[in-house]
Amino acid sequence: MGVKIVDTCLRDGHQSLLATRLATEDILPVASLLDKAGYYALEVWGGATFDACLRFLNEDPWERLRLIRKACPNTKLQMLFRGQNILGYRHYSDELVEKFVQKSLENGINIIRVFDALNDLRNLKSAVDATNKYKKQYDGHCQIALSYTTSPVHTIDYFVNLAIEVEKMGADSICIKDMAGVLLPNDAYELVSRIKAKVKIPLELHTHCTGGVAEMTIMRAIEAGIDIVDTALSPLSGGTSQPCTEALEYVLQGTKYDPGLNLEYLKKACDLLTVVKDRFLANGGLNPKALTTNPNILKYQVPGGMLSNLMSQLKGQGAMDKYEEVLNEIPRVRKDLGYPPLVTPLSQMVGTQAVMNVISGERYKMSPGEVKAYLRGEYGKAPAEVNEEVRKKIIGDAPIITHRPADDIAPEFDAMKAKYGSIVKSDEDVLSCALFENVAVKFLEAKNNPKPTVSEEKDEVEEFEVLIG
Ligand SMILES: [Mn+2]
Repeated sequence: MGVKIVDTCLRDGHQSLLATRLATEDILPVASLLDKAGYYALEVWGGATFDACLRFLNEDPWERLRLIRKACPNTKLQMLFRGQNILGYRHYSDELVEKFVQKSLENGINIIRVFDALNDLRNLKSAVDATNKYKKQYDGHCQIALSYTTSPVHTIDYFVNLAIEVEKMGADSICIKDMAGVLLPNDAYELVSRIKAKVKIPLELHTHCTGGVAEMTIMRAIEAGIDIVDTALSPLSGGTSQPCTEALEYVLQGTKYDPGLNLEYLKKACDLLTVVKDRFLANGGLNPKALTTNPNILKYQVPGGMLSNLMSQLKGQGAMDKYEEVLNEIPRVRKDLGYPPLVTPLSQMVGTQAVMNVISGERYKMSPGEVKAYLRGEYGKAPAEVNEEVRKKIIGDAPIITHRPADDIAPEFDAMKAKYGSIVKSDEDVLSCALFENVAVKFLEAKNNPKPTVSEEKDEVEEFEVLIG
């Protein structure tokens, strides 16, 4: 049996290259061709797609999901799910997590890929339990992703042990999620071989081309026995996205690894998506820089999306001359904070803190509220010891919680339903409001009561627009 392929062009591909701006009308014709090409699954939802639908595209993300489901009767659909954060940036109640899982499955998702930025397994539990509770009813599958990074604590042993733990927790498969594209080929070989020797469930690899090594990494992972690989259809592959699907099919054809994809359907889908991509190139929606290989990320261990976010923050403050200094500050901040993997929302926190440390001229003189919350334990357990001097400087003697953060959150669904009253017409609407209150309320008001609205209100998470998943 060959290697199975998950195509990410309709989720991570456009999140990485087009700031998540593909519209449903661009997606559907491509999806219905990919549906016939023989993929194991298509990743189409989650990450920033939900937010971008409401915030920038004036689209209902649930409606998009239902339409993709209709266009893809033959292929499993996958979403990315940030554990207790769902698709948002704070922790939600267990009951809200369960409701979101159930509604995602009911509206068409099969594979829920759950991860936690800190690999704190307590933050995965309610999403995993909910998926397992409903998976029979909706043909669901619970995948747990390990947020890959390197640090003195993030060794191969660490990830092998984590894989053993998540199998015990009830995962149907495991993904090595290298959101920054820093996994090197020989490390991938060792990591995959050693995990495969210890766990029975299928293993998948997700990486990014940013640093120029992803194709080599994937090939070594295949040689080590990886079961599933994430790639993107050519128009949205490469650069900060995943390696190219068609190229991998050509490489593996005639070998025991042959994924068996139908290249004719891939070509047709590629032709359609190329027209869309060209439109984004012409209107500036695709910055050619995102397609450039950037081996610096291998040195700084920083995701590509975070680098571009950093550049725009510094440009905004007229401080581009500090770029190199900030890049050097990032690993120091990361160490002080106990080596969090640089994935949403930790990537934004570490990046913003590094910018503040450099611009203000004094380290930790200022800190974002999220970093304060992190240091109080509100995102879960840091992978390594936090620098206590730094913690003291930022939060003083504020109490630190060591229990699971969501234990403090009471059920909130019914209260939200009541709060939004007649604006919400379904449980899905309530969930949209729960996650992205300002943009969802605005969207639903306009949808259910069409009239021109003028609002300058800023959303509290606007600075988080560039997301790394
Ligand atoms: Mn990714």
